[in-house]
This record gives sequence, structure tokens and C-alpha cells, in this order.
Amino acid sequence: MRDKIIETILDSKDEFISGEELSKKLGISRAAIWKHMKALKEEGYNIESVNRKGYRLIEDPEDLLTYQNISHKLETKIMGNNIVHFETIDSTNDYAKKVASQEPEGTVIISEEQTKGKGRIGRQWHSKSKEGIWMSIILKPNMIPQKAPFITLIAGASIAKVLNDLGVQANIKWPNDIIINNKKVAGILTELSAEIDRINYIILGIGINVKTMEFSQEISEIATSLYKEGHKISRVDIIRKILKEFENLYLQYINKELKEEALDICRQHSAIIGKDVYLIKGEEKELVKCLDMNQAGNLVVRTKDNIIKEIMSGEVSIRGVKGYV
Ligand code: BT5
Repeated sequence: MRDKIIETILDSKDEFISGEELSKKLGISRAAIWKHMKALKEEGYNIESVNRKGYRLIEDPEDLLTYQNISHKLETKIMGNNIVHFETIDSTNDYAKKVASQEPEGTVIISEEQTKGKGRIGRQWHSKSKEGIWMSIILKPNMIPQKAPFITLIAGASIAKVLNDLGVQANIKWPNDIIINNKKVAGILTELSAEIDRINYIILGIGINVKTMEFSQEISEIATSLYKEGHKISRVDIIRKILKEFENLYLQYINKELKEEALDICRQHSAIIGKDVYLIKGEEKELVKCLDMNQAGNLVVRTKDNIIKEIMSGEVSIRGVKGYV
């Protein structure tokens, strides 16, 4: 019922909607409406109630990443059907792992803040309250574990496509970074639980800097946000669009083994194909030229000695010759 109330007041935008109208539309008493409104206010919705006029949302409700807000106008079949929202949590990936066996595929764990946001190989992911999108999607594809790394590329492709469609020139720094103006705006952390021949679940963690204007010193040179780059786009809108785009590419991949669309997006929006970059693996650093991404989603590079080799995601980090890319 609360979802319906939210939907109705979202539909009436800045206009007041009276208790009577709401009670007619939803078929519940005005007292019941009042109780729901009270609960919604406690949840953080800024609902104004004025005598004889009724109710309206007085602040941008888009800012809350609740199920009610995201599911309104969400056009997916499975992604985001179930959303678990936190004000604060250690890491949405860690929480997702704890609940993965009970929750259905497509469940989204999302938090306004992470206190122990994670990057790859134990690195930290800065996730300040309400400044970005910190979310994890639980996936349960019926396929062999070797096919899992491609999911990271599908996620990168969906983020890049959505941002470009919204007018943001975002590129993919293979395999898991999204870049604007040579700086990192988003990162992906894919974690896998599997038997030898079967996936139990995949946790797809996505972190996107949206509103941050000042980053901590450690990352201020390499990080950026959508707002910082002049794109004031609502977090809810981005999430809905990413869930839809990701679902499209994901279902093509797991149901029909189709990769072409995702690969095309990755190539079209690549931040590194055609460039000289450093491949970094532990202490080793090697200068190579990126030539392409092959069908498997691996990076094809040419070394200084003119040897062509294929790099698998997860093996390396990449740095540009003159900075981050
Ligand atoms: C990543 O790792 O880029 C994966 C980030 C995934 C974050 C999401 S948020 C939701 C979910 N729950 C989690 O706990 N994690 C996922 P990696 O490629 O290892 O990059 C990490 C590096 O990026 C750090 O070592 C910093 O240099 C830099 N960094 C940290 N926080 C950043 C931020 N907010 N924006 C840009 N760069 C950042």
C-alpha cells in the first residue's frame, strides 16, 4: 500500500493531493492514509501535510534510493524486483553475500553510505553518505564459473551506455573502471561463489560517484563525480536505467550466449584501445599498446618486442602513460 501512496504522490508532482482523493483512489480510510503518511515521514520522505489541501512531497524525493522510488517506472523483469535499502552498511557486496542464498536473482542491495566499501584485491572504495550509488546485484546464472568474468564487462557496458545516453562522455577502462575526463567516476567489483562446474551466485557490486565535489586526498587526483563534471542527474534515474540496460545485456548473454552488443559498447566506449598503457601485475610494470578486445572479452595488446598477447581480466591493473588513463 505504501508503494501505491508514494506512486500517487509522485504522480501529482508539486500539487497537493487531498486525503479524500487518496482514500478514494486507493480504497482505504483517511485514517489509514494518515498512518501511512506518518510512517513514510519517519522513513525520510519529506511529506508536507496542509489542512484542507492534503499532502505533497516538498523536496526532491528522487534523492532516496528506496524501493518505492526506484521501482516507480522501473522497466525490468527481474533486476530490482526486490530492493533492500540501508542508510549505512559496511559493504553492500558483503551483505549481498550473506543473503544471496535466500534472496531471488536480481535482488539489489543498496546503501546511502558504506563504511567499508571494497575495491578489488582488498582495496578501499570511498562511499560517502548520499553522494553516490553504492549497490550490489545478486545474480544466479545457470552457467559454468569460467563465464563469470564477462559479467563485469556487461556491467561496464551498461553503465557506459546509460551515461552516454544521458549526455555524459563516459568511457570504459577495461575491465572495471568507468572514466570521465581521464578520471574514475565508477568501479565494478564482481565476486563469485561457485563449485567446479556450477555457479552458486555472483555479486555484482557497482559504485558510482554522483554528487561528490571533494574527494579524500588519496584519490583526489584520480577520482571524479557526475556533479563535478557538470552533470546533475538523479541517482534514482541512473539506477533504473542501469538495471534495465544491464538486464538486457545479461539475459542475452546467459540465455542465448550473445555477447556482441556488450562487446560493441565496450569497444566503442573504450578508454584504452589504440593507446599505450602500463600493465601492472604486482611489482611488474610493462608498457604495451592496446589493440582490441577479443570475443572472450580479453584485452589484446602488443608488447615492446612486437609480441601480441591476450590479457585476462582480473590479472592486471592498467595505468595510462601520462596519468590514470
Ligand atoms: C573498484 O575496485 O573499482 C571496484 C569498486 C566497487 C565499489 C562497489 S560500491 C558497491 C559494492 N560494495 C562494495 O563494497 N564494493 C562495491 P578497484 O579497481 O580495485 O579500484 C579501487 C581503487 O579506486 C582504490 O584503490 C582507489 O585508488 C580508487 N578509489 C577508491 N574509492 C574511489 C571512488 N569513490 N572513486 C574513484 N576512485 C576510487
